[in-house]
Amino acid sequence: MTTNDSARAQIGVTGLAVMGSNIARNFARNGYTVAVHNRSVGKTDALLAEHGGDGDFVRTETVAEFVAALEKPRRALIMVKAGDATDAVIEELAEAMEPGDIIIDGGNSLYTDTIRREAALRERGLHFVGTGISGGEEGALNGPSIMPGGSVESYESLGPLLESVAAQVDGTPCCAHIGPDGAGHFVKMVHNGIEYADMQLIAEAYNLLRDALGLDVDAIADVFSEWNTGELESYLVEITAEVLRQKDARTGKPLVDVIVDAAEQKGTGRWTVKSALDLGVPVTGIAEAVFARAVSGSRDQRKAAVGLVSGDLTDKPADVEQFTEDIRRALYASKIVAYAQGFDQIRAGSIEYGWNVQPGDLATIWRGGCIIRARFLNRIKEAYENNPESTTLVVEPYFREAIEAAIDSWRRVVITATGLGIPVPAFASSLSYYDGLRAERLPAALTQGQRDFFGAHTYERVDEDGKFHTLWSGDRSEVRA
Ligand code: NBP
Repeated sequence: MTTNDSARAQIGVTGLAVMGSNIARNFARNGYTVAVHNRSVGKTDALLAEHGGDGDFVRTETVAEFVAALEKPRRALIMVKAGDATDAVIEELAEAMEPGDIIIDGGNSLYTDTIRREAALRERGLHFVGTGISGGEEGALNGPSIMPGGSVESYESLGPLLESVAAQVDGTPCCAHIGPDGAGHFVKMVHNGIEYADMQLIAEAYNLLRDALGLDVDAIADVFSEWNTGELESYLVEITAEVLRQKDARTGKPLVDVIVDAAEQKGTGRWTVKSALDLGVPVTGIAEAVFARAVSGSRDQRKAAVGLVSGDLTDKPADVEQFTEDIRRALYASKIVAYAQGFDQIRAGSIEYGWNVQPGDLATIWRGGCIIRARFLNRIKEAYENNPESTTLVVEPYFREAIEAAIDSWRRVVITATGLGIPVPAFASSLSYYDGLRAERLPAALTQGQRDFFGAHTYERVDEDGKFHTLWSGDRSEVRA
């Protein structure tokens, strides 16, 4: 460990809370000299005291010292709280840096902030790289999935460093240049949205195993462990089994039974849904997941509604093994829908902002390091290799066949859950989305008729090009609009 020196650090990290410390250590362990800085110097000293032996660090106290410690072109990674704190740190760095230097924001920033910041710094001759980093604190230390935006030129300087600290799968780094300005933070946002959907689907499966089948928590943990050996193999399914196996030291009960059942959120799921609304992309799985957390957190309303009549239409499934398999298949099919929708949103965002994001690259870099890493992402990668212009993953051969294999189970699960009064918002809405997509005719024709009736909004005909309007308050003849 070195405490001060001339400009020799290949990378600097400012913001040394859990994520920043771990990524700084990851760089150091990979042989880079890392300048470290934090607003309050205590965190810098704590990092160096506990982990200084991980590699070559340069301790700095002020922003001026931090910038001076970096070799040119300077590369400074910001790992602070998203929002105003990030703007404040960017401004301090920008004032101390020179044209050609690179400021990297590795926090969970909103992509529209990244677009704004990139444009402003470009005016000043600086590169700004908004970078999604997924994998939580463990990923940051041992290899996250990294989604950098920004210019091609900045990636040429920065990419090799990021690729060497990223997770590696089959010798391929889980890091790729996503596209200009806000592209990296946009795909990280949608990644988090997909994570919400995946977690909600797993929660619904757990709830059904428990309430529809009456399995105890240990037995459910075993089911998830078993599922993790097959096509559902993923980090989230794996940790589900671990969380379910955990016992509360105080009461001896399963930990899950003493945790308050109100799910919190930091905002990236909500951002994903807001952006999807603006882009007109139906991400129903993600939206249901965000709203399900909101329902769980509506404590006063839940308290007022507990005990309301449920109706009683269905007996509990008699064949535990068969229904467990039904749930597994319903989970897989719903997961296909959630991921397909997330990739639709990325394509729509890429078109809207001119980013040219390659969806196959995303499937590749999400295979390791990140929270949604899963065997299943190999199938998405292959689907985009076979058809880079895919309009929706649900029609690609592997997924079409997987849904064909699951469809009866999927319907049985939704019917049974509904009959028993067990909430399955994400399972049910994913199935409805699928049915909507595959329908030859939708009731949207009626909606168009109503819109024309009350607002003269016009409609198209199935048999002739152009826009038409019916004179609803006149003689009800049709005119061309
Ligand atoms: P936090 O999000 O808790 O931020 C704490 C850091 O921000 C500290 O270093 C703090 O300095 C610094 N900071 C603040 Br707050 N206001 C500042 C200001 N005005 N000027 C300078 N520094 C300021 O840290 P984290 O959980 O390590 O996350 C870092 C980033 O990574 C966030 O954007 C987060 O969303 C993102 N992220 C987190 C995870 C995760 O699993 N936690 C995963 C992926 C991405 P101080 O020590 O002086 O108060």
